[in-house]
Amino acid sequence: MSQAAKQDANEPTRTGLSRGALKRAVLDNLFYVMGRFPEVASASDRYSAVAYTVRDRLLERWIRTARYYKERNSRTVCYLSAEYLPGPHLLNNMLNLGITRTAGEVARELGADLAEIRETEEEPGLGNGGLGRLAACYMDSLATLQIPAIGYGIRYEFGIFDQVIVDGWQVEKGDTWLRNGNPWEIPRPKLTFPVGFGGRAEHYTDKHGVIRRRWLPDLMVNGVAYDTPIMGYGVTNGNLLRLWKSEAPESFNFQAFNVGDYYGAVHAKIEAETLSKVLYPNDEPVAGKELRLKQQYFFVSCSLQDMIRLQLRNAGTLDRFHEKYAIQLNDTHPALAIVELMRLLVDEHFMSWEQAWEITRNSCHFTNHTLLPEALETWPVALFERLLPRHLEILYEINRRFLDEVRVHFLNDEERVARMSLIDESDGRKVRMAHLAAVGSRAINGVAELHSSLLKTTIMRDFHDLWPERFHNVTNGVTPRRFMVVSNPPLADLISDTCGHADWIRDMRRLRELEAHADDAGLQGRWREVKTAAKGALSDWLGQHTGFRPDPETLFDVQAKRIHEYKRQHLNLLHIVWLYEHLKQNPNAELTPRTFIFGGKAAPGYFMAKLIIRLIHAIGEVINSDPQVNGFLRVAFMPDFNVKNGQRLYPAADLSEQISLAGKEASGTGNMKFAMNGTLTIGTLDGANIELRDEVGHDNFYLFGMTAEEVQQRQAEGYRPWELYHGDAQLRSAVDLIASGLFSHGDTELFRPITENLIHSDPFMVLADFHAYQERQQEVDRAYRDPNHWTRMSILNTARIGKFSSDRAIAEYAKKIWQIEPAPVELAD
Ligand code: NBY
Repeated sequence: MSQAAKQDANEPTRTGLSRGALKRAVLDNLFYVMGRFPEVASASDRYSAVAYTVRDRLLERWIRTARYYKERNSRTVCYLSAEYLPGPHLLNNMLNLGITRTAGEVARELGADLAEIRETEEEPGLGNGGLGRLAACYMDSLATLQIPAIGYGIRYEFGIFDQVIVDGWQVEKGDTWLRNGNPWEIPRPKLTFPVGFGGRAEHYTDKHGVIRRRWLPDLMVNGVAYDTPIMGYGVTNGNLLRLWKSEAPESFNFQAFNVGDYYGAVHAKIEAETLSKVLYPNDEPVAGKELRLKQQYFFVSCSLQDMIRLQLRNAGTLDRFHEKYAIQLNDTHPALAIVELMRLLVDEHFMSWEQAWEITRNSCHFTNHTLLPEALETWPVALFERLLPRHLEILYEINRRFLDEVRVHFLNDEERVARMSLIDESDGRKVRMAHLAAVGSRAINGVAELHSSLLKTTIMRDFHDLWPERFHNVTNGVTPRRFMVVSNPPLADLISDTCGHADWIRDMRRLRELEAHADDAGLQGRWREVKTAAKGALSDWLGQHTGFRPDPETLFDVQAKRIHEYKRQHLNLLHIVWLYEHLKQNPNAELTPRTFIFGGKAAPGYFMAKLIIRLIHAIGEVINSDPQVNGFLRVAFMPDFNVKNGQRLYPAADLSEQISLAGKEASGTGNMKFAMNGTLTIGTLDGANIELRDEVGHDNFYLFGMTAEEVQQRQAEGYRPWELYHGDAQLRSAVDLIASGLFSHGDTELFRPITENLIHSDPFMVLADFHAYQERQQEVDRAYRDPNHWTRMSILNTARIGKFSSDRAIAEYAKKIWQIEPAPVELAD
């Protein structure tokens, strides 16, 4: 036996990272966990055996981390988010453990293929879009930066729906991600907290004769913890993602059973379990949905009870709760944490109001993700009161004290008092969640420079007047582990090869070292090869899943994100229609062959978004079957855009569409994922695009459109889209062609809601930006014909993208907002 083989044989099966140990472990797990022998194992069995093998190795590090944090009683970030979109775990965990290559070899030796195994994994789709994915990127960076953190959320049994396309329409299918089990989670049936709903509040006299208030709920639900380890890259630290599943308390069941109400008992159980059943598939709030408010309170209460349990165990008192925990509220969805923490401290731990408020206000921090007025969360007071009567009392008390502060600060300004109140009295009484979050937090931040500064002048203006020191900006970032190394290994290898190291993976500023090679013909050639191969792989996938295989030689122009009018997929479509007409009229026009690729889900109840998906398909159907333009123009739609499919898209794109109306997209994060993979951007001065353009260089970014200021001005003057429509022949003929029925087999009704809306109302000013967009697209067209120049710009985009690593963002949160230090864990004893 060789030296190496001997070493392998000595390595423990559950923790060793050598080839021998991994191979033994996979076979062991197949046998003892899945109960299969290799010849009859299904792809899913093989996947599970490999996943359990990786999990064992994570657990060793994770438990060591937990013990270390406990001993040090480390300050801990508690990230509260109703959504997480981590994407498939297997390859990411292999990367973080540094065993990707060995695992590939082991798979081969066992006659399996790692690529096939990875395809089997179902991703946890526990989020809608950018906000949920951001939470996952931040969990990755917290672990990598060795910052103690717990991500708290909901273990939805059904995540975001799977999108299938039938006759060009989106059809939603239930997401059954837990069907084959979930090897990454560890259920903690003993870690359960009761959560109440409804009932009433009452006075009582405690044993010291003090009159107190308490809540008597009329429904109890249990939250059970399910833990998923989140490992850092190349470090021992592993943090915890703790998701709550709702269950009926057994005692409740028995009670009903004993009085002979068997049906009632079963029904109560079903109702309790409904709480964590399904993610609401909307990327903005849906008015007054009781179950949604219940979900929010449910996960917030379990999480706070868990924090309190840990703090009492370690410190014996809650006096320094805020020194132990930095709670980050991911948008207003967990803002009830402020009221619930007050209730727990005052009602259940008998703290004075003043001390409890001091602790609460010093524990919480609030990130806002939107300026759209329709996306600001409110709850009818009546619903709030019925579900959470004691919380409403506490909220009123918070409000009373807060409004007194406002009155003292701004003498004689009752209008301002009404504007700032936690209760909107204007149109039925409503609780304003953003105001609650602002009042109860030490720090408030937006997610890009423009967004943070607009927050201060628009929706949060009064709050900024009162507490300017609470306002911050932390521009979003995304993790290069998943969006470069895992999604695009050939590019990662090429970069490491060129720079002579792989340190850029944890220090993205070092990508700048690529700049020196941007004109190097050798690098440019290899860079293009990598891109073309990724385009080929995407084409194959699209061919298999849609029947249309785009030509990888064409320019891949991609817009992938949730479908929303403010994101303006229809601006992209108008340009495509214009190009089509132009080509038909000028068959010899010099044009760069292009494939327009769309991806994205529409909220099931969002009619216009669903119609836009239908229109993408309608236009694709006509254009793709018109031989006159086929050498130059094609349209594709990637069904079921999610993290996994995104990973196929980012590496393959030449051009990324970030074309929202300025002032509407808080940040955007797709823009960063594309640019990391050497994709150029065509975009507006919106969200993080502005900073992205400043970083990559104005010459390497295709800018168009009005500024946020111009948008405001234009709106103030009175925007009249019909004048633009009548005044611009090209624009008019593009809109008219859609209205004519050409793309709908003569049906002139189908797309009318879109064309009429554009002409008569156009709330997102598609028509106003059309001309500038079209001109910039012509420039893209010309630039792509010079491959060396294009490749140079592509390399520079990657080289200068460092700022948009989530590591930078988390380092900023740690310093500016949380005041927390890394706690590195050593592996060896
Ligand atoms: O958050 C997105 C922003 O639109 C985007 O600009 C930003 O980059 C990203 C991360 O900061 N917001 C978002 O994804 N929001 C949601 O998904 C969402 C989901 C649910 C609800 C509201 C918004 N809800 O109220 O239920």
